[in-house]
Amino acid sequence: MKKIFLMVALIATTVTQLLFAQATKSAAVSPLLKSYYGVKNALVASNSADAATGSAEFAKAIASVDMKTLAAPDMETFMFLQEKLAFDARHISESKDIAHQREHFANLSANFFKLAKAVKLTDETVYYDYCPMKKSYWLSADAAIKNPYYGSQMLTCGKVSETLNK
Ligand SMILES: [Cu+2]
Repeated sequence: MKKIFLMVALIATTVTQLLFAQATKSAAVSPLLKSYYGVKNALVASNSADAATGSAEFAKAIASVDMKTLAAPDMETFMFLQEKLAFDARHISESKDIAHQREHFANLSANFFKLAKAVKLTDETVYYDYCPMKKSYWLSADAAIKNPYYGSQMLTCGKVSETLNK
C-alpha cells in the first residue's frame, strides 16, 4: 500500500514538472521553426510554389506570436526581428521566382537564427549551415547538408557552422 502511494506521488510530481516545463517554454514561438523548415525544404526541392505557401504560413506564425507570453528579454529580441522576418517571408510568399525567393531566404535565415539563439524555439538540435558559394546560411534539423540555395545542382555543398541544443 505504501509502495503504491509512493508511486502515485512520484507520477504526480513528474506530471507537474512536465506541465511546468511546457508552460515556461515559449509555446508562442514553437510554430515558427516548423514553418521555417517547410520553406527551407521547399527550396531544397526547388519548389517555388511550396516555398511561397510555407512562407505565408511563416508570416502568419510571426504575426500571431502572443508577445505577452514571452519573457522580457525574449520579447525585446522578438520585437526587433519581427518586422524584418515578416518582410522577407512576405516577399517569398508573393514570388514565383525561385532565385528571388532564395535571395530573401538568405536574409530570413540570418535573422531567424538571431531569434533562435536568443529565444528557445525548440529542444531539438538546430544546425546552422553555411553555403560558401552563396555566402549565406540556413537552419536545419539534420546534421546532413541539404543546400536550399542551389537545390539538386549542389545539394551537399556547405558545412555546419554552429549548432544549438546539442
Ligand atoms: Cu522581394
